[in-house]
Amino acid sequence: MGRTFEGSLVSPKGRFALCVARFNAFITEELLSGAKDALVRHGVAEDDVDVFRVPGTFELPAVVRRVADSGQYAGVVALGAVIRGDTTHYDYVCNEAAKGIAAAGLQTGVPVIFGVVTTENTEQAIARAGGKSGNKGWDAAMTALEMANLLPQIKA
Ligand code: INI
Repeated sequence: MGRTFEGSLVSPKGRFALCVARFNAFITEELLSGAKDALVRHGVAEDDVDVFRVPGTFELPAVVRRVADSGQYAGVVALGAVIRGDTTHYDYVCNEAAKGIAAAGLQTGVPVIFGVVTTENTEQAIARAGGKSGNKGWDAAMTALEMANLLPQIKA
């Protein structure tokens, strides 16, 4: 049988970037707290976690791409909240954010994680930001840790 590769959840060498949208801040600040908490509890030094704030989720791809390209980070997490009830351009914001964030990861080779909550209403968003469905910021940070430990194992 061949080998199995997987990333551990311990802190790798390097810094992490948390890119967070201000729009729907009452949700995104909870995602940010969850993400920081996950990293620090898994051994990442607080000083090794940088925060980049952007106006809205639509702006996340540009910043995430620049941050990933800087070569300074082992992992990048994009945090936002898009609530359908709030906007008629929900689909545009979600689609562009998802495409742009994915592209940043693929184009740079840095783990770039999609921590954007996309919901029908505010109640669902609250449930995912520390409510009964957990904290998607925490989940995204854990994914960043795992991917930051997995990708370096795969040699070109
Ligand atoms: N941005 C969000 O992060 N979430 C939303 O729900 C949202 N709504 O409802 O419109 C939203 N809009 C702003 C958008 O992300 C951009 O900041 C704006 O369009 C300027 O480019």
